[in-house]
Amino acid sequence: MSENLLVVRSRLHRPLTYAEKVLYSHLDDPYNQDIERGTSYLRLRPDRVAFQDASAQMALLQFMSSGLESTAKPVTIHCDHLIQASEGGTQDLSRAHAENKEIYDFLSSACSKYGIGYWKPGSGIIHQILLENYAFPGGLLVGSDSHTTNAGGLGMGAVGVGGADGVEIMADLPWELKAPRMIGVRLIGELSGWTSPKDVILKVAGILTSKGGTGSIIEYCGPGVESISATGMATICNMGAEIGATTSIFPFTNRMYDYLAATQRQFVGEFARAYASKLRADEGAEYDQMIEINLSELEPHINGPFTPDLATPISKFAQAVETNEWPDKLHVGLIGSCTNSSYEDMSRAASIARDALDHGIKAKAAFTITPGSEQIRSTMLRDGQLQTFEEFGGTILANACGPCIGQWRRQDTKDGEPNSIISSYNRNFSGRNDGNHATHSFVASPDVVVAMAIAGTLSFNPLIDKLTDKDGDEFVLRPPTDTNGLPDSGFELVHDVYQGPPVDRRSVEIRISPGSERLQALTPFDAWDKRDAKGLPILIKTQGKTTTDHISAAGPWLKYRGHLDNISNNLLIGATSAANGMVNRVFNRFTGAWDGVPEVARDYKARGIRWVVVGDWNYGEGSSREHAALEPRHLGGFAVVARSFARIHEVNLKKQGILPLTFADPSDYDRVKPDDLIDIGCTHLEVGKPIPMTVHPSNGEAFIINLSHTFNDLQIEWFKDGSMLNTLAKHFTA
Ligand code: MIC
Ligand code: SF4
Repeated sequence: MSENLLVVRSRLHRPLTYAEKVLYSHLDDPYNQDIERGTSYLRLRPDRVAFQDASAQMALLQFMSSGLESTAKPVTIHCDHLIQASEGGTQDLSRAHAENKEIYDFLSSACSKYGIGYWKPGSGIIHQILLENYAFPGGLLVGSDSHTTNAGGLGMGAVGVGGADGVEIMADLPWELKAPRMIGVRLIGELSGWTSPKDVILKVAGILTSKGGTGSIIEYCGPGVESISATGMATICNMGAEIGATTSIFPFTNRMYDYLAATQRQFVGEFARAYASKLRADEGAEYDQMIEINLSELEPHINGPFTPDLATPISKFAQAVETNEWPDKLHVGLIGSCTNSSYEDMSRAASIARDALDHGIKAKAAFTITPGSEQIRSTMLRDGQLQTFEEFGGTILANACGPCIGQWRRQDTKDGEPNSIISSYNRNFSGRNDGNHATHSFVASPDVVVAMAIAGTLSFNPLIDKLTDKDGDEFVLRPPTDTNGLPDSGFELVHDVYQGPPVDRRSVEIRISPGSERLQALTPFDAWDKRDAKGLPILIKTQGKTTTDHISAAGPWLKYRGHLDNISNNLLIGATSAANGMVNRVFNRFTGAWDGVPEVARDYKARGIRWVVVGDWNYGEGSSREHAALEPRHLGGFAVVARSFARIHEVNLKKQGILPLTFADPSDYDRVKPDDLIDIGCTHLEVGKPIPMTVHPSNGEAFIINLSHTFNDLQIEWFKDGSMLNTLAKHFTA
C-alpha cells in the first residue's frame, strides 16, 4: 500500500482522502494509470471477492465457461438468500436444506473444485460474516451484492458489483471502476439516547436522495466518528447502497481495533494501529461535497414507505402518517438483516423489550428477529437476549436474509390489502418484503422498530409518548441501554458453519443434475453483427422508479437464479409502463395484443427481432443482481435508453453486451412514444462520442436524438464480442 501510494503521491502532488488512499494503493499500474475523479477508469487489484448464494450461481456458471482451474484471489460464497422465513429458525433451515439441495450441492462442489471457501446455510448473512472474519482496514473487497459496502465499517474499501466482475477478478484480470468522486460527511457531537448509527444514514439518505451518491464514495470524518462502534459504522456504510454510492468508508478508529480484537483478530488491529496515519485522510484532503451532521442534535428517523430516501424525523412522523394516510396500525416489526443485526443492535433492542416485559406488556404487533450470524445467535442465546425476544412474543428466524429479500411466507394479510410494517432493514421498495404492493414498508433503527411493535401503531413516538402497563399505569420506555457494542464475555465460538476447499481438488466433480429446473449451463451470446440497429421496437417504456426488483424480482424467483431461461419469465414484470400506467402489460406490435412483458419479449425473440427498453431516472437502482442484465440480453434486448442509470446496473448491462445509453437531453425521454420504432447508430460507438438515435413515430416524421454513453475501449470490445465473457474467452484461447 505504502509503495503504491508513494508513486501516486509523486504524480498527484495533493493531499488524499482516505478512500483515495485505499483505492489508489490497489492500482494495477500506479505509474501510468490516469487518475481523475469522475472521469478515469481505475484498473484495480482487489484483495478478495465474496458472493452470496443467489448471485454466486450465475457467477460460477460464468467462471466454469472460462475454462480456468482455480480462482486467482481468495473467494468465499455465503448461503443466506435462499432460506425462506416461515415458522422459525430451525424448521426453516431444515426446509431450506431440502428445497435447495441441488443448489447447495452445486455451490459447495464448485467451491471445492475452484478453491473457494463455502459458508454453509445457517452460518449467517454474507456481510456480517465478512465483517466478523475477513474485513480489515485499508483492504479492497469486491462482492456480488450491493451491500458489500458494509465492510466500510472496518475501514475497508468494499464495493458491490455484478457477478461477472467477480469472475474477472477470479480470472486474475484487473478490475475496472470509474474513479469515484468524494462526498465527505463530517460528524460532530455524540450519539445518545434513542438516536443510533442507523439514524445517521437515514438522515444522509434524506439529504442526498436515492441517486445522490451515484459515482461517489461517501467518506465519514470528524470527531463524532469516535463515538460510533465498528458495527454501527458498518450499518451506516451498508445503507450507503440506498443512495447509489460506490461505497462508504470510515477511517481507522479505536472502536475498530476493539472489534477486531473481539473477533479473534487482535494482530490485524495491532498492524492497523502501527499504520494508523495511513488509514485516514490527509490533512487538507479535498471533497467534492461536504455535509455536516451534529450527532448530539440528530433525531431518530423513519424512512419510507416505498423508497429508502423519504426521511422523516420521529417528532414529525405521527403527523406524516396522518397527512399521507399511511395505515397507522402496525402489523409487523422486523429486526435484523445485514444492516442491523450486530450484537450491539440486538442488545439495545432486547433492553427495550425487557423494559416492556418488566411493565408486564409485550409486543402488540407481530415481531421477528433475524440474527446476522450463528456467532451472534449463539452469543445471544448465552447472554439472554434471545430468551427476552421470545418472552416478548418474537419469532427468531434463521440467520439469513429472509423477509428482507421477500423470502417470507407471510400469513397475516391478504394480497392487495393496505397495511404497514417497519423493519431495521435497508430497502423498502414496493412489494419487496412480502410481494404485496399495498404493504407500506418503513425502515428505522432496531430500537424504533421494537418500540413501535410494543405500541402497535406507527404514530407512537417512544421519546415522549406514554404506554400503559399491566396495572393500567402510564409509563415512558427507557432509552436503549448502551453497551460498548461487544459482549462482555466475548463471542461464542461456532463450529460446522464453514467448508474449506480440499487439498486435492482434481477429483472433485461439479454437480448439476441434467434436466434441472434451477440450473442451466450458459451458452455464449452472439457477437455484434457490425451493423447499425434498425427499426427496433420498444418492448416497454418504463415510467418512474425501475429498480432491479422491478426488472428481475426476487422472492419466489430467487429459486431460478441459476437458470437463465426460467428466471427470464420475470423480466420487467414489476415495471410501470408509460403507455398505460400498468405493470406487466405491454403492446405486442406483431400480434396486436396486450400481453405480459416476458411473453412479448419471447415473441419478438422468436421472430428474430431485437428490441429496446426506454427508462426513466436512475434505471436499475437497488441490487447488484446481474440477472437484470442477463435476462433482457437472453430475450433479445439490444439497448436500454434511459434518463440515467445506477452504477452497478450500467456496468452489468455492458458486461452482457447490451448498450446502456442516456438521453443527452433528459427531456427527450418525453419525445419517445412507446409505439415508436428506433434506429441506433452503434457503428458510431467510440469513447466519449455521442451516438445518434433515429426515432420513427407511428405517425409523423422521423427525428434524431443524441444519446450519451460511458463506454471505454475495453467495454466497447465487450459489446463487439457480445459479452465480457466472450472477450475473456478470446484472450484465454489466444
Ligand atoms: C438485495 O438486497 O436486493 C440483494 C438480494 O441482496 C441483492 C443481491 C441480489 O439480488 O442477488 C443486492 O443487494 O445486491
Ligand atoms: Fe440479504 Fe437483505 Fe442484506 Fe440483501 S439487504 S444481503 S437481502 S439481508
